[in-house]
Amino acid sequence: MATQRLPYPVLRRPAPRTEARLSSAPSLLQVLRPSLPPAAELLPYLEEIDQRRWYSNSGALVVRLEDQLSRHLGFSSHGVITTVNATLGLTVALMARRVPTGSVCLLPSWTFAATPHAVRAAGLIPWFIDVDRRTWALNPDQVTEELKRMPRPVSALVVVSPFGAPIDIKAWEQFEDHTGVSVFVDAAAAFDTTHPSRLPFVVSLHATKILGAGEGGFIACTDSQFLERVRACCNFGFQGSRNANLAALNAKMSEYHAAVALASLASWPGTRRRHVEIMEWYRCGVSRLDRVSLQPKYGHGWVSGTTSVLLPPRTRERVSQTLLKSGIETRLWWGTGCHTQPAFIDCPRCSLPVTDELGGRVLGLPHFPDMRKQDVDAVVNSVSEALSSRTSVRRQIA
Ligand code: T4K
Repeated sequence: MATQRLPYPVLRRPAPRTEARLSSAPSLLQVLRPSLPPAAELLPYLEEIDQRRWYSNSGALVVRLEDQLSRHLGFSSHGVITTVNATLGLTVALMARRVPTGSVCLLPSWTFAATPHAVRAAGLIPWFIDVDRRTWALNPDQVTEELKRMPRPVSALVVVSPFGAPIDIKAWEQFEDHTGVSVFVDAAAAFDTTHPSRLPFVVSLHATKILGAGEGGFIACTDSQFLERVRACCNFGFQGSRNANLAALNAKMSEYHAAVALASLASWPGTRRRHVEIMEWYRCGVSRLDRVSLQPKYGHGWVSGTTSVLLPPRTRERVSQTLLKSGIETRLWWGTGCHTQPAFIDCPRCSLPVTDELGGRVLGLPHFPDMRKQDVDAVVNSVSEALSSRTSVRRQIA
């Protein structure tokens, strides 16, 4: 994202207190250590809430947040509705676009459990299809081919941005035009790559995400009529009266969560710079490793709040155990694919060879805003040692 004048005040955060973390903290290098705005930055917003005594139901801070997010993302008019989290945001988006209940919704199995849970909660049948190994995301041409072989009609499709990577919006808009299948974007981790589109983008503001509110999310879309229905679907189906006109939920964001999100947004330029730096360190470090690669197009003009690597086959357990012995936590952010999880074992699916491969080889490495270069070096060295089967690896704490 190019440097631009921001339509909201930018707060300066104190330098990260890494020394405090290292002295008081556990020797474990956490896989993620969220850093949300400190109390002092929240106070002005909390005082506003106290004064107004307005705590939820489209309060002033929620309205301000939606306005600032719309402008930040480049919408020419109002383009954002906040939600209680991204999981319910996705369910609400499916409901508001009137995808017929009981119909099939295609989605990748290579995603977090939230995606199929949200699809089911909207009354649809989640049907897993495979991702493209070149992007770790669905590919519109491959899905078009898959559609020809589907035994049942498909009414919707959820494209998932893998760990914040950009997806090809134009190609998906064309896919929607050609197939009549309604396309939704699970952009939970993709705050940095969300752009105005008539396809609904659903972004998470969970504490572990790159822009955090504790819990929260938003739906971004250029279709104002759809957004009106989203607003109603987040609020019991009410449209100007207390009559429930639409199938709906309560998925509204509270003023308190909007306060945290506003403070986070004000600090976004600094947060983004930190992630650019961390991703550059990882890029340099991982490029020195044999047979290990970062996720496709990692950090090419975008930032993520997580770092995942593709390891050589059958080495992941050894690598994660070696890192753990060195005091470095890792995580399988998306497990071995949703189709292997008990809650989704009965979901219909196409063949999923790429998902099975990624599910067996991808490992999430530590990544958080106050990470230092020596932390990244320690992680990379540990991976290197694990792969060269050396023992007695100790993390260097400078
Ligand atoms: N779609 C996709 C593709 C998603 O990845 C997600 C969420 C969603 C939809 C749904 O978005 P939301 O409905 O959540 O808005 C985490 C997050 O809870 C989840 O938001 C995220 N994806 C998923 C990939 O990961 P856990 O269960 O792995 O998080 P947890 O609690 O183990 O924390 C991870 C690390 O962070 C640990 O080292 C502990 C540390 N941590 C965590 C929290 C919450 C802290 O130090 N402080 C904290 O406050 O799910």
